[in-house]
Amino acid sequence: MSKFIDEVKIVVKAGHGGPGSVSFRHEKYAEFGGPDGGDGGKGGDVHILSDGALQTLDKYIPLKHYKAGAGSHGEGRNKFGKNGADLILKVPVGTEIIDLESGEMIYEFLEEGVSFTIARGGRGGKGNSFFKSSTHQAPRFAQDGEEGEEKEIQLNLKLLADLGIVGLPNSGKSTLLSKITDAHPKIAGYAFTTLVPNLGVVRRRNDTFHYTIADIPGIIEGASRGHGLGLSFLRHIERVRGILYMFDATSIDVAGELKLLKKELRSYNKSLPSKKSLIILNKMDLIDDENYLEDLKASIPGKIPIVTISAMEEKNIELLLQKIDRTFFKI
Ligand SMILES: Nc1nc2c(ncn2[C@@H]2O[C@H](COP(=O)(O)OP(=O)(O)OP(=O)(O)O)[C@@H](O)[C@H]2O)c(=O)[nH]1
Ligand SMILES: [Mg+2]
Repeated sequence: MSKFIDEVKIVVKAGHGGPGSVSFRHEKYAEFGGPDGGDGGKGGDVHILSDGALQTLDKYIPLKHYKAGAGSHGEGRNKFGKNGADLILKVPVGTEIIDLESGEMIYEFLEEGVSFTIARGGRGGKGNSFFKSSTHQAPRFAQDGEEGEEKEIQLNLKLLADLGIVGLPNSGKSTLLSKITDAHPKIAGYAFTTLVPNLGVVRRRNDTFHYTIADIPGIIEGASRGHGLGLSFLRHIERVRGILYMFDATSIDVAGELKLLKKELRSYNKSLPSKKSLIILNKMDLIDDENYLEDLKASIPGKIPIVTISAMEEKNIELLLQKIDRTFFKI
């Protein structure tokens, strides 16, 4: 299986312009005709193109230089050099480009089939025929081509999911994803089973309507400062329309865990915790206290809807999906 890479630094270099030519017409009766050196070709540009068929950035090699072609030399008889070949780098939708010199995001691909020119090729140098003037009939020089632009960039991939499942490790996020989508994430009884985000598609009503859900690695206290695996993956839920907070119902302090998750989300991006959300209490098959839910509801502030399920035993799953339809998609 290919490794999931969701950020990579690379160098892009547009092509050097071709040098202009120094040449003189050869005519039968004159040893030297006028200057006829053509211009050099333009260096190739580097474009970045969003491709709907790509899911990862794993074909990019960190720190590699990706170069467009150089322009060719100009030639005699005023022939222009050939332009250098453009280089097209394909990336998945959801990729953003950061300029590492300024640290700024310079582009973000939200749709497929969009091309962005990241580095422009250098102009070709002028040939000597360009420099001919009344006072300078036979210039013996030509211009060099210009350098192509070079940029150090970072490509970041944010999954474009409609909903994100956020929870502590081991709460059953991946189990739920495996039950409601066609994704097959790894599931195991230890923390940090999920090391990379998984994306699945939920198909509803005979496939007349579908949405995507991202299952991100478990979040622990300090995730936004780099603890656990949470930080680098929080970016994947920046653009979701809603968050499913998932808890292991056997936990003794669900309210405290919710607070912790929201705190980590907030320190990553202030607006994240105010997104529309739903609380999922999982592993209800392990709970037999009838008052459990009432007590818990009382302990959770605000009006976030709560759904109790057993992902493993597939209990209340349809109910959960209906609740999701209503809460996030108004249907
Ligand atoms: N009893 C019970 N166990 C469950 C249920 N759902 C998941 N589990 C178990 O809980 C453990 C963790 O499940 P995962 O789906 O890997 O949990 P996760 O939240 O994705 O964990 P991380 O990827 O580590 O963050 C596994 O052993 C599952 O079999 C449930 O409804 N009931
Ligand atoms: Mg998991």
